[in-house]
Amino acid sequence: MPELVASRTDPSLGLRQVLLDDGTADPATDPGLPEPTLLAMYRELRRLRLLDEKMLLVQRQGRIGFYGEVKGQEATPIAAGFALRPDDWVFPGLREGAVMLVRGFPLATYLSQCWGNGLDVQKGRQMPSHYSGRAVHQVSWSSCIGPQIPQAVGAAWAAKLQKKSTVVAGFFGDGATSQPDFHNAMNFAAVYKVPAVLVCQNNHWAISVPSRLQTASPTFAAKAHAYGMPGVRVDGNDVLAVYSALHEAAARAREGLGPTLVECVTDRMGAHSSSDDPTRYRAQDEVDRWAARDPVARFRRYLAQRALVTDATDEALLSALGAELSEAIAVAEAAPALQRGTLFDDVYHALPWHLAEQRQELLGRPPARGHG
Ligand SMILES: Cc1ncc(C[n+]2csc(CCOP(=O)(O)OP(=O)(O)O)c2C)c(N)n1
Repeated sequence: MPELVASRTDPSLGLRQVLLDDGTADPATDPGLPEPTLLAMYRELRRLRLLDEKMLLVQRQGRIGFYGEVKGQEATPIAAGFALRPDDWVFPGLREGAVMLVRGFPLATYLSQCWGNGLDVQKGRQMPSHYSGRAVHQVSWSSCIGPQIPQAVGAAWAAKLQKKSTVVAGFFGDGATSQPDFHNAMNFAAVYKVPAVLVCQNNHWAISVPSRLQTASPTFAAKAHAYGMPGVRVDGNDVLAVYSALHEAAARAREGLGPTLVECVTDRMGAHSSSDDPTRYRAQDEVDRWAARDPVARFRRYLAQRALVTDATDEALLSALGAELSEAIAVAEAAPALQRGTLFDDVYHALPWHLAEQRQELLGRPPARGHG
C-alpha cells in the first residue's frame, strides 16, 4: 500500500521549478536541453501566443463563431510536444490542441478546423478549437468536461495489452477533477498500471468557479496518493519544469511502472473562451500577479540571460511567425466549403437505408448559400 500520509518532501505537495526569478535555471532541476531545442521551444511558445492573438481577432470580426484561448498556459502544450515521442498518443482538453502543431501537423489544416471547411479533417463536426490530428497521434477533445481522461486511460490499456511501447497523455483542467470520469480513470489507470500520463492544468478557474470550490485536498497532485500512483506538482508557467516532469512520467510509463498524475499550476491570462467575460468574476490584482509570471516572458528572460535571444532576433522571429500565420489563415479562409453529402460519411461501415434515403433527399435539394 502507498503511504497514507504524504511526507513534506512529497513532490505532489511541492512545486517543481527550473526557471528562477533572476532569469537563471536551477542546476539541480535543469533538464539540460541542447540550445537548438531551447530555441525551437521558444519559437513554438511565441507562435502559439501570436496564433491566439490573431484568431481571437478573427473571432471578434465574426469570421469564426468561437475561439478558446491558451494565453498564459502555453508552457504545458509546448513542453508536452517536446517531451512525448511521435508515436505516443495525446488526448487533449480545450487548451492543448497545439501539441499537434509542435509534432508537425500542418498549420493551415489545423486552423481550418475553426472554419469547418473542406480542409477540416473532422468535416465540420466539431465547434472551433476542437482540433484533431490522427496523423500525429492526437484525437479531438469532445467538449464535455472529463471524458478524455478515461479515453486516454483506455487507449493506454490497449497499448499495454498490445505490448506496444506507446504512452498516452491525457489533459484536463482543475474543474474536470470534480467529474466522475476523473476518478474512474485514475482508479482504473493505477489498478491496471497503464502507460498513461494524466496532466491537470490547474489554471484556478473552471469558467467562473474558483479551484477552491473543486477540492478540499491540499493540491490536485495529492489526489494521486488515494489511487496509488505518484503525483507531481509543477510550475505550469515554467516550460522546462513541465518538460522534465512530463518526460520523466512518460519514461516511467514506458518502463511499465504505470501512470503518473502531473498538476501544472498555471493561470489563464485571457477569458475562458470568446464567449466569456472574466471581469465579472476575477479581480484585477490576481490578473496582474499572474502577468508577472507570464510563461513566454519568463522563458525569454532565461534565453536572453544566456544570450540566445536578443531584441533583433525577436523582431525577425515575430515577423516570420506573423507571415506564417497570416498565410495559414488566408489558406483556411480560401478553402472550399464542405460538400454537404459528407454529413453521412464515416459513421457506418455501410450506410443504413434510411440514412441513404435522407442523403439522397438532401443532395436533391438546391444548396443553401455558402454550402457545397
Ligand atoms: C460535462 C460538462 N459540464 C459542463 C460543461 C460546461 N463547461 C465548459 S468548460 C467548463 C469549465 C472547465 O474547467 P476546467 O476543467 O478547469 O478547464 P479549463 O476550461 O479551465 O481549462 C465547463 C463547466 C461541459 N462542457 N461539460
